[in-house]
Amino acid sequence: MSQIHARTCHICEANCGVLVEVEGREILSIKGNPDHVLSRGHICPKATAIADLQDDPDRLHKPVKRVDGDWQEIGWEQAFSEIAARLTDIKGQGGKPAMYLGNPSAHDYGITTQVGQLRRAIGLKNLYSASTLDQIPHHVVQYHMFGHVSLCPVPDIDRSQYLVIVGGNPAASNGSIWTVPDFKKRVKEMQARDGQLVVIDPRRTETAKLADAHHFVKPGTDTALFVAILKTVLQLSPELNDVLAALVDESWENIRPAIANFDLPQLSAFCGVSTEVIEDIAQNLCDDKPGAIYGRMGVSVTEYGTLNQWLIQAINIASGNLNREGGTLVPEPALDTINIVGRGSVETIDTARGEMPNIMGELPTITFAEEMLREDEERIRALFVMTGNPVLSAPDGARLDRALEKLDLMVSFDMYVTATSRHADYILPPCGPMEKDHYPFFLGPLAVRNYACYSPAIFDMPEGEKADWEIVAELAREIFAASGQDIPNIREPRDVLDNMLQSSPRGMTLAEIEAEPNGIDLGPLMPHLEDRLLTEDKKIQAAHPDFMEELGRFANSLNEDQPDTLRLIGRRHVRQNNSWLANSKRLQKGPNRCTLMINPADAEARGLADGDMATVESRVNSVDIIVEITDDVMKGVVSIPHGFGHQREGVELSVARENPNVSINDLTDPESYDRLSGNAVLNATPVTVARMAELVAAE
Ligand SMILES: Nc1nc2c(c(=O)[nH]1)N[C@H]1C(S)=C(S)[C@@H](COP(=O)(O)OP(=O)(O)OC[C@H]3O[C@@H](n4cnc5c(=O)[nH]c(N)nc54)[C@H](O)[C@@H]3O)O[C@H]1N2
Ligand SMILES: Nc1nc2c(c(=O)[nH]1)N[C@H]1C(S)=C(S)[C@@H](COP(=O)(O)OP(=O)(O)OC[C@H]3O[C@@H](n4cnc5c(=O)[nH]c(N)nc54)[C@H](O)[C@@H]3O)O[C@H]1N2
Ligand code: SF4
Ligand SMILES: [Mo]
Repeated sequence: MSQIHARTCHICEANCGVLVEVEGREILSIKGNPDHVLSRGHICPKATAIADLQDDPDRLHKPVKRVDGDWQEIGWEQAFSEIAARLTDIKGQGGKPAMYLGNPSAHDYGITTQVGQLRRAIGLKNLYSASTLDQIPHHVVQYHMFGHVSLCPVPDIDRSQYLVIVGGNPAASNGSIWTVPDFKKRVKEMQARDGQLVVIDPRRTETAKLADAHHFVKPGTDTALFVAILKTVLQLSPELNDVLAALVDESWENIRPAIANFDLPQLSAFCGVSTEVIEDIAQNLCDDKPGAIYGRMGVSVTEYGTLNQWLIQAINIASGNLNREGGTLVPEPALDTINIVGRGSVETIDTARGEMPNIMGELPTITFAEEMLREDEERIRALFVMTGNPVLSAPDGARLDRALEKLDLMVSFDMYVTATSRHADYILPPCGPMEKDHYPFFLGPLAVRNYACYSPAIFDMPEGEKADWEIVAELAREIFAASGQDIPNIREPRDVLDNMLQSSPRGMTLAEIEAEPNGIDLGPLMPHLEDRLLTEDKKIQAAHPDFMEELGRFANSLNEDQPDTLRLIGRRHVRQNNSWLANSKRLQKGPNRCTLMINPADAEARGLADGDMATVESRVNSVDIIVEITDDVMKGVVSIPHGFGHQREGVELSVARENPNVSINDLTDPESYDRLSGNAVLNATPVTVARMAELVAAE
């Protein structure tokens, strides 16, 4: 007899409700749950890949140890005790440990509840993570402006009449720092009530194709666009509305003269967006109708990522759209971490590269390789990589490959032998996704409606397997013991969650949430920012001096010559998720997606035809890749998706290795970063493109 279980899809930030039909331990189907309070039946193809993850023959089920280049299965006890002993030994010699925390940990609340204990056991204040390849600029802005790194206003799309998306592709990504399942339908609903979507992107993306207008922008130049929009908005609506005037501190007045100095035609020429388009956007944002401007990866992972995110907030304030229904609003979910965890921190730290930003204890991942390669006593000698694949996700992956080989101890928490975990001494694999429970710990606070939803595990845990949280907790205890520290009791994730829910303003219990498998709708987002600000004077700190100084640096850069090279940008496809669904046979069906997109004019100038092999070269390295000619990318821009590069020696992902694929992060450059956050620059990389040398030689 088959059974149907309502569950949350844990793959991406959208957190859609799915219905999983199972018979015994067999997954018969995974469908959208029409009764789910947030996703209303929506799913994307990746949901079906959960079955591939669950049943993947390449997935590890037992810990493995690398002995003379071969993987040996070992027991948990042996793995934990050997790792603890080796770590204690390395630390005893004064050797430095480190940790890298990858993206899937943000989708597993169990890990979130235990990782602090492992950090304490290892003795780590700071860590590397995917966050400094991603959203750290948002946290810097939120910390300074709103007083908490996680106080994040999101576009209230369901009541908005005008939405500008810059450098985000939610039609493929399903939203980021914005949990917005069923994005396409929400856009269609907005358009049906005469609302408009405008997209600014160097590629005519899936989102651009839904939009009422799409405009190309030169990669890496959006700061000029934002300054231009802000300048125009400040001219059109010189006074703040009453709500915002009461919320914003007096530093707001410093913004006006600083922005007035910029020249609109110069800004427009710099970013390639016409003054008419800029004026039209500003006009629409200032109209009575509610609207918002939102920017994501394309404007976060650039040299001025933090400045860009600050300018976005400033535009939403100046146009009266922050803290407004249909504008941007801060969610109030059942689990409201704002009131439970500290405000976060914005500091600096000494690194191999000198002083660098240290945001919420996050070390800049761009400096990760050099901290392993340095020769002094500060060298990282022991590394724990949890749910991450930095060789493919961080800039200059080939250098990371070399750096990881120098470690005296490396432990990967992963279920595959990947480009990264192949370097490990031990791989500790978790159970399958159907054997874990789920709560949208980090994503509820970013969702377009206030809600709660808990999903229990569907399958029992097979004998001898463990969930990530257990692996983390048990290893932590073993390390505490080996190093002679007190051994703390394990607090199970469910208990921690229940406690946090009850301590949140809504005071709900896990039991009451669990009783509703389709989730509990807690209503639309509300304009309550005045009650939520955590700055000292409870006002929005409009113009932190760091942002003003950075604006000055940007102003000076406007007068520098822009190099006339091709610019490389990334892309995401709805059938992949970073590097970690590459082995799903359902998702990898169809044409090879790891291609170099190039505009017809740029291809012609280089004698490239569709399907040719091209060599793409950056300052750090070069790759050979299949050419896909398309006028969806603007002239002067080429695009390679990230999350590929599985053909490295020793990677045990049979499906992912079938098609030729390379890593864009063998081209991205760790020397470039956002000065205010330490975040990596992963777009607008200067590159040259030519027909592959072997092809030319054969002609
Ligand atoms: N050029 C370029 N680079 C990028 C980006 C880009 O846009 N362009 N995007 C960046 C962004 S936003 C991110 S978030 C990072 C992601 O970068 P990472 O987090 O470093 O890498 P992922 O590819 O997400 O790899 C996740 C790993 O975790 C494993 N895994 C998956 N689920 C689980 C689980 O439940 N338990 C355990 N133990 N392991 C699991 C997978 O097998 C995989 O090896 O990449 C960044 N890199
Ligand atoms: N299907 C799928 N969904 C995902 C993921 C995935 O890998 N696949 N990853 C998840 C993760 S970890 C994240 S962080 C989110 C990211 O979610 P998004 O940010 O929505 O996704 P991206 O595709 O990275 O969108 C970045 C866009 O910026 C554009 N861009 C590049 N450079 C520039 C520039 O200089 N200026 C401007 N204006 N635009 C630029 C790119 O063309 C691209 O369309 O997606 C999440 N969801
Ligand atoms: S959009 Fe994200 S959460 Fe929804 S089904 Fe797809 S992968 Fe899962
Ligand atoms: Mo991400």
